[in-house]
Amino acid sequence: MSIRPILIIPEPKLRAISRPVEKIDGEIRKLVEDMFETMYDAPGIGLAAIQVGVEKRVVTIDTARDGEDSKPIALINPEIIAASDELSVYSEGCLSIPDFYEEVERPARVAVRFMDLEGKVREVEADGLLATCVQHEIDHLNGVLFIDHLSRLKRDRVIKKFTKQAKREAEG
Ligand code: GNR
Ligand code: NI
Repeated sequence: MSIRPILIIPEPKLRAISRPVEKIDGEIRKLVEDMFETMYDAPGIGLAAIQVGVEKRVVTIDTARDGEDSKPIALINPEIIAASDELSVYSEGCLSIPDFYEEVERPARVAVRFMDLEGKVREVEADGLLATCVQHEIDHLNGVLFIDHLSRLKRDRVIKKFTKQAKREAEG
C-alpha cells in the first residue's frame, strides 16, 4: 500500500470527467487500497480517484467518527438514482482545497447504485453526513468541486488564493 499525493486546486485535472471502470482487476484493487491509505492519512472521510490523479469512477468513504469502528466503503461507478426534496446544510471541506470550509445545501437523502470490489451491483440509501459525502465524491467524478455550489464571489476568491499560492510555490 502507498500514500499517493493529493492534487490541490487550481490543478486542471480536478476538472476532468472520470471514466467508468470496465473491469475490476488488480490495478483497481491496488488503487482502492492506496486511496483508503491516503484518505485515512490525510485524514478525510472520502476520496475520489481523480484527487490522486486517476480519471476513474472510483470513490472511497469512511464516515466513522473518532472512537467509532471504521466502516470503509469502496464505490465503483456510483450513481445517484434518487434524491429527497428535503435539503440539508453541512459545512463541507475538501482535501483538494485545504483549510477552507463553507456551508453547502444538498438533498438530505440519496439512493446510490454502485459496484462493490467483487463486481456486485449494490444500492444504499444514505442520509446525514454519508449523504453529503457521497454527493461530494460523485461531484468530483464529474469535475465538480464543492466551491461550485457557492456564490461566484466566494468561489472566485478561493480559486484566486490557491492560484497565488501555487505561483509562489512554483517560483520558490
Ligand atoms: O474529508 C472530507 N470531509 C468532508 C466534510 C464535509 C463534506 C464533505 C467532505 S469530503 C472531504 C474529503 C474530500 O475532499 N473528498 O473528496
Ligand atoms: Ni473533495
